Amino acid sequence: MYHQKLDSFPEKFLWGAASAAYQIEGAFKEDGKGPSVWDTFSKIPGKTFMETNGDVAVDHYHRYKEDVALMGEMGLKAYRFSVAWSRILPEGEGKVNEKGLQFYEDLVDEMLAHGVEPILTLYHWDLPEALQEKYNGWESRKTIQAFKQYCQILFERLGGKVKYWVTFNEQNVFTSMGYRWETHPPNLSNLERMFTANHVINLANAEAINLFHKMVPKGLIGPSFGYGPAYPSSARPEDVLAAENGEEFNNIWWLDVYCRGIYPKFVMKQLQKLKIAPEVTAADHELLQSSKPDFLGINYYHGGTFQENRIENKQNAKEAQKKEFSAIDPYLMQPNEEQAQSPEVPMFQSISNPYLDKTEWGWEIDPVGFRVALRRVYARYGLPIFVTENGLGAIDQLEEDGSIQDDVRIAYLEKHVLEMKKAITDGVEMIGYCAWSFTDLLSWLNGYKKRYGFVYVNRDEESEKDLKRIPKKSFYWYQELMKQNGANIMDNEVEE
Ligand code: BGP
Repeated sequence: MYHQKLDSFPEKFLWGAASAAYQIEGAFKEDGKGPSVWDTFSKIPGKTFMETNGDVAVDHYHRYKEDVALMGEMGLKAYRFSVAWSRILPEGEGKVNEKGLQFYEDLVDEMLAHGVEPILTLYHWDLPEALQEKYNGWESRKTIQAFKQYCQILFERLGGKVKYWVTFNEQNVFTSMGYRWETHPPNLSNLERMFTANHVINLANAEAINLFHKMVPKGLIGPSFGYGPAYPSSARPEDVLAAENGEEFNNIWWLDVYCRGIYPKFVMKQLQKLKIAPEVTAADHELLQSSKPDFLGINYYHGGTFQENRIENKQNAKEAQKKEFSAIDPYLMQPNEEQAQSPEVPMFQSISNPYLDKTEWGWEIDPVGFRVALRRVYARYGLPIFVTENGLGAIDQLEEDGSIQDDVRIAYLEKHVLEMKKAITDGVEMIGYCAWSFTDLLSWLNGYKKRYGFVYVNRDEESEKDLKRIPKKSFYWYQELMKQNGANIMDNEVEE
């Protein structure tokens, strides 16, 4: 599609920024909070960069007023945050911790007072440790009941104040990192258990959406999926087929369940043949069919490029295993030798895209892929899209004059916002866009060096320093963009 002039962003477009409880709050055992699986996992030696953890993080729990005041000053329209389940229910179920609940209500009130629309994520990876210990976490259907209790408490307390809700953040990432690659809790490498847990989470997602629709009829709810479009490495039909397989295994496998209530046939058949498919009862099928999200949250960082990789071609398979993919890129993990029997190994192999630059952490930078992503997902499901994450992880320099000149981040975001504007002009229906992140925060596996925020936080891996908040250059850039509702984002080569 070619456009002489781009459409304007919708009038009430929600320009926002996002975060997650474990990455910002700290106060990990204060005011009655119970431990989460991240509190324990991050303390296993060698699991995180320089043994970093979220015990203090950026101390948002104590500084939330200051942080929200900065959002107000910036003119932020929306802020996506997550609730730490174990602050509300320290044991994961049962007795409610009123202090935890009060914290989130105060946070929401503070946002509303500053004109910031809250977007609440129910689950951003920090399962209460008690549920992991008692039930094996998401491998048991008992955890669905606990999740329902947790959701009910939040819908009751905050349903009148919060309109936008996200169920699960990046189910594709936390299940594969946690149950396959041993890089997230519960630190496993077992495909069968991964598919079981994934199915239980799908059921929990459906239950939460149905409950929400009963309890908060005026609100909107959906999952946030980590989406990256699959590209073929060439026009060779075998490579095109490999990319089709990549799209099915990496995206459709989850999205069809969320949006259509069905497991996609090709992947399911493959898993059944390998005897690692989840057991889906008639009642499960009915439940999945009954729940429909109101929007689809999309987290976009980059896509993937795929080429043919036939398992019988040993050379190829070996090379796939040898490839040095960074262990910190959840979107492009490669099977190791033991996992060579994994279902998708015979079907596709990820390769680096020669046309794209990369970030300092090796993540491809692909703004056009963002437009492709929005188009593909909207064309297939027709649901309004809320971009719940997009951003650049980079090393920022605090200059002697106290400023942070993060021009690289501005360039990254500008290009992505432009592609989003083009997607809207193409016809994609969109609710909003949340950059990742508002303040700098703890990167799950990469410590504090990999920064994403509009606001610098003065701390590093070695020391908490003074945790001072300093708006970066990008803070003022985003402020201006929001003031103009993106009218200043133009394609100089084509438009106007
Ligand atoms: C997404 C997560 C976020 C955030 C982001 C950046 O997958 O939902 O919580 O961590 O990725 O990732 P990283 O910190 O690994 O660079």
